[in-house]
Amino acid sequence: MAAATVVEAERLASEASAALSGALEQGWDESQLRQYSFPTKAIPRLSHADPRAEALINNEEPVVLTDTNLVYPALKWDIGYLQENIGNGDYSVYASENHKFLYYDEKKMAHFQNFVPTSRRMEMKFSEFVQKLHETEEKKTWERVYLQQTLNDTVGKKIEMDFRGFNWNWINKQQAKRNWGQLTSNLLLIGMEGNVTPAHYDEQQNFFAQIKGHKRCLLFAPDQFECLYPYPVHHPCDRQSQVDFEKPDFERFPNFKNIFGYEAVVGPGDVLYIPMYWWHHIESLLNGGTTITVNFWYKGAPTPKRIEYPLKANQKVAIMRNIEKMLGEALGDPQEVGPLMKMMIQGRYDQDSS
Ligand SMILES: O=C(O)CCC(=O)C(=O)O
Repeated sequence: MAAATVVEAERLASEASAALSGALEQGWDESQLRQYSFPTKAIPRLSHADPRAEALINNEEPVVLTDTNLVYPALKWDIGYLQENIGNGDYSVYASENHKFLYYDEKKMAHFQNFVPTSRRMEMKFSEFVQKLHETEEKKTWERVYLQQTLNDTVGKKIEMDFRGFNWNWINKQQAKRNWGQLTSNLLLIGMEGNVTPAHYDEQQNFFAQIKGHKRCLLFAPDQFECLYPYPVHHPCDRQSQVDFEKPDFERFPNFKNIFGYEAVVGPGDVLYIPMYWWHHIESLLNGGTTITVNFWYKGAPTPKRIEYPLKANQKVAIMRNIEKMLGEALGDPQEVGPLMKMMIQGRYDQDSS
């Protein structure tokens, strides 16, 4: 976090820790959280009207807003209501043999032919998803499903009315005052209890609105890049961490020992601000039932005309991504990027040559 807000953030975090210990009142308990090896601090939970919340968002630091009413009309959504009203569109549903849903970009698979995704995407109608969900729940195997679909104009009238009733007034002001670009999409996520979206970062600003059930969100600042070992830019799992949080391979990923995170459990009505380039790992609580979320992804603000130095960690990540992309294009084969970069540094930048 930026120095200016560190002291304030420490105080807010200790308030939020108190809130975490009041978890039972919020409808969940610690036994529903998976266990990991690294320390975390609580993300502050604040009213949207609290100036400290505005300061955190201005500074691109996470905060849980408890009273935005952002998706108020959707708080009545459940599987039955959605099945009746969502319409006849197609939905992307992922199935995984374990509880992890590591995202992969299918367009990037051509260059990595040995890559085998750990989940598979299926296209289906909503009613087919509901059937699959119930079958999967009943089978009690390790297989799980996760619906992840951008909301579009195939939704029925009632869902459209609910969507129009979102608090656009509040969110449009958030977008305008930070000079963010357009709203690119609203992803609808319907998950089974225990589902995990492993750590990754997005190149967009995100207001993550929880509708049903509880999700635990572990966030890591962009300066934790070296601890999280993302896949190469051209790999289908670009922007995803290679580290398995449940059994980290410290030989391959030694810096993971130094990782430090922030966390919050969000429930219905909460909105988590996930700043662009912040890593996030998200889990539907164990034994917590189905979860429903809608996110709001925005393009970031344009790059300022005058860059201030030293560069921030997120700006360095953007530079690294550009270099990797350019090398891939120049070489004509992304598989050659790694060996070339190794050749570039070996014996030159990997030891003191002064
Ligand atoms: O809720 C999830 O499981 C993942 C959501 C996510 O990664 C996002 O909104 O960027």
